[in-house]
Amino acid sequence: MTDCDEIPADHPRHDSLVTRHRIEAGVDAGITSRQGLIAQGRGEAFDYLLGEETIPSADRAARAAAATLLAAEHPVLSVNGNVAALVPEAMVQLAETVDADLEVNLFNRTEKRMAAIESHLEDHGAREVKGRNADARIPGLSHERAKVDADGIKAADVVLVPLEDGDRAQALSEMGKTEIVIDLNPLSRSAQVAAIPIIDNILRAVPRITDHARDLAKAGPEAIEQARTDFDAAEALDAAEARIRDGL
Ligand code: PTJ
Repeated sequence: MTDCDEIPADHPRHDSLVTRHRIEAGVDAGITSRQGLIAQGRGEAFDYLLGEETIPSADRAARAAAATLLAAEHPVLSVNGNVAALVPEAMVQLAETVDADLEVNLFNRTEKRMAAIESHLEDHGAREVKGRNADARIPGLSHERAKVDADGIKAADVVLVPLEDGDRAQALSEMGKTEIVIDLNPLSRSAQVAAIPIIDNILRAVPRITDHARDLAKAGPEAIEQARTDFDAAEALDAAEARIRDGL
C-alpha cells in the first residue's frame, strides 16, 4: 500500500489518492466499515464531475455553516467511520473553533468501532468524545442507527452530519435540528433535507468551515447574522447539479 507521504503533491490525482489511502487505512484500523469503501467510491465520482474543487456555492455554504455553528446554543459534530478516517484532526479543530461537541454516530454500529473511533479522535487532540452513552434515541429509526447521547445530539440545536445516510439525516431534521450536511451528491436525501447542504469533498469542506468561523468570529455578530441569512439552500443544490451535469 502506498504511503500518503509518498504521493507527490503535484500528482494530478493527489487528493484522490490521499483520500483512498486514508479510507483503506481506516478499514485496516477497524475505524471505517467496508461499506465506507463503497461510499468513498460514490463520492469520488461526484467529486470528479465537480472538477475536484470547491465551487463558489459550496464556499458560501461553508460560510453559512460556520455562522450557524457560531450562533448555535449547542452545536454537535457527528462523526462516522469515513469522517474519522478522512479528517480527524480537522474535525477536532472545527469543534474547538466553534465550541461544539464531537459525537460518534454510526450506521454500522459496534462497540469495537465506537471505541476505536473515540480513541482515534483523542489521538488527534479531542478532549471529549460523545456517543458511547447512547442514552437517548432518534425517533422513527431502527435500533442501532437511532442511538445518540442525551446530552449530545439529542440536546443539540445544530448538528453537522457529514456523509450521512438519508434516513437518519431526515429523522434528525424532523426532530427540529438545524442540519448542516457535507455530501458530494447534491441529489442525496441528506443534502436535500439539510438547512445547509455543502456539496464538497469533506477534505476541503471542514478546514474551510473552520477558516470561515475564525474570520466571522473576528468580524462580529452582524457578519455572522448576514452569512446565515444570505444563504439559499436550493440555489446551492442547483448550482452543484448544474456543475455536475453541464460543467457550468
Ligand atoms: O461509519 P458508518 O457505519 O456510520 O457508515 C458510514 C457510511 C458512509 C458507510 C454510511 O453512512 C453510508 O453507507 O453512507 P451512504 O449512504 O453511502 O452515503 C454516503 C454519501 O457520502 C454519498 O452521497 C457520497 O456521495 C458521499 N461521500 C462519499 N465520500 C465523500 C462524500 N461526501 C463528501 N466527501 C467525501 N469524501
